[in-house]
Amino acid sequence: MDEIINKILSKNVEFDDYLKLYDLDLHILGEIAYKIREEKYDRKVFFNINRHINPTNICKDICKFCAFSAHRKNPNQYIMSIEDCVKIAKDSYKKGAKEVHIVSAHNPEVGYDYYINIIREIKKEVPNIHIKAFTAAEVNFLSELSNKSYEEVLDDMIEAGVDSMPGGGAEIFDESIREKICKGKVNSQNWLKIHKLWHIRGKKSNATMLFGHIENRAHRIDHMLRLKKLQEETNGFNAFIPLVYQRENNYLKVEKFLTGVEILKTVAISRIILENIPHIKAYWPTFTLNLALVAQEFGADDIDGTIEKESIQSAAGANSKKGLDMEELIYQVKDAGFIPVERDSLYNELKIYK
Ligand code: V47
Repeated sequence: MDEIINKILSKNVEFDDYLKLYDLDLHILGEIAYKIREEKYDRKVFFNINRHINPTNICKDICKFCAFSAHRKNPNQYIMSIEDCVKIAKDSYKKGAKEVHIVSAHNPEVGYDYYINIIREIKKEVPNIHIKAFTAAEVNFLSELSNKSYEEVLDDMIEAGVDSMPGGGAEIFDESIREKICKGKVNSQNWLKIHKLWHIRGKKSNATMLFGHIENRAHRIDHMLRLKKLQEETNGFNAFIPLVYQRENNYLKVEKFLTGVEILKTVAISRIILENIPHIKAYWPTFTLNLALVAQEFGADDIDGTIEKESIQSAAGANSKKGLDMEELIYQVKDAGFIPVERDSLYNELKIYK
C-alpha cells in the first residue's frame, strides 16, 4: 500500500498504478484525496443558483442509457418555443439564478437557427445571466446538420452569447464501450477536439464521465487520463463531473449497480488523477444530496446548484425533478460540517455562508 501511495506522489505513474488505487482501503484513498481538496479549498463547498432548460427531447440518436429523449419508453415528445425558453430564463433571473444550463436532444426538425437563436434571444433579454450551453455532442450534431465546421459552430455560439460549455456527452471515452452505449453520437476524439477548440477561444468548459453501467475500472482511469492530457495542453476545464448511472426507463441492460464505496473511490481517484482540473463536482441529482455531501470528504468540492427543474437524470429514476431549495442546500452543507460558498459559473466566490 505504501508503495502505491509513494508511486502516486512521485508523479512517475503508470496506468496500472492508477488502477491499483481502487485496491486501497476507502479511508486511506479518501485521506489522500481529501488532502488535495483541503489544500485547495479547505472546508468550502461550492454551489450556484442555476436553472436547467432542455428545449427539446426529440433526438435522432439513441443512447441506450438515456431516458430523457422521446422514444418507445418515453412517448412524450416536446419542442419548447424560443419565447418559452426566454421566459424561463427571465423568471429564473428574477428569482436569483445566475446561470442557465441549456442542453437539448439532437432534433433535426427544428433546424440550426433554433438552437442558436435560443441563446441569442436569452442573451438579448437577460444579458447578465451566464449561459452554459450545448454539449460537445450537440456541437457535433449542429455541425453535421448545418455542414459547418466545429470552429464555425463554436464561433456562432460565442457570437450568440454562450459563455461556457457544459461537460455532457463524454460518457466513457473507451471506443468499445461507446460503440455499445451510444453508437453514432460524437466520438471520443471529436469530443476532446471540440473542447480543445473551445478552450483555444479562451473559453471554459466542464467534463463529465458516466459510470456505473457496463464500463469497468480501467475504462474510468482511461477516461480520466485522456482528460488530464487535454487539460495539460489547454487548462480550459473548470470541473470534472462523475455522473452516476441511473437505471430506470432506458435500454441498457445492467445487472449490477455501484455501491456507495465504489462511487466514493471513483471520486477520490478522480481528485488524485485530475489534480490539474480545479474542481470535482459531486452532482447531487445522480449522487443523492446525502452522498454528494459525503463525497466532499473524499475529494469533491462542489455539488452543482439549485437547478430548479432537472429532466435528464430524473427521467432515468433520480429523485431530482424539482431542484433543490437554496435554504435547504445551505443547511445541509453546514450540517455536514462544511462552509457553503455560492459561486458564479466560473467559480468566482459570491457569498460565503459562515
Ligand atoms: O452526457 C444521461 C447523462 C449528461 C443518464 O457541465 C445520465 O456542469 C445518469 O452533462 N444516468 C448530461 N446520467 C448532463 C450533463 C451535466 C450535468 C450536470 C452538470 C454539468 C456541467 C453537465 O447526462 C449526459 C449523460 O452522460 N445522462 N442519461 C442516466 N440514465
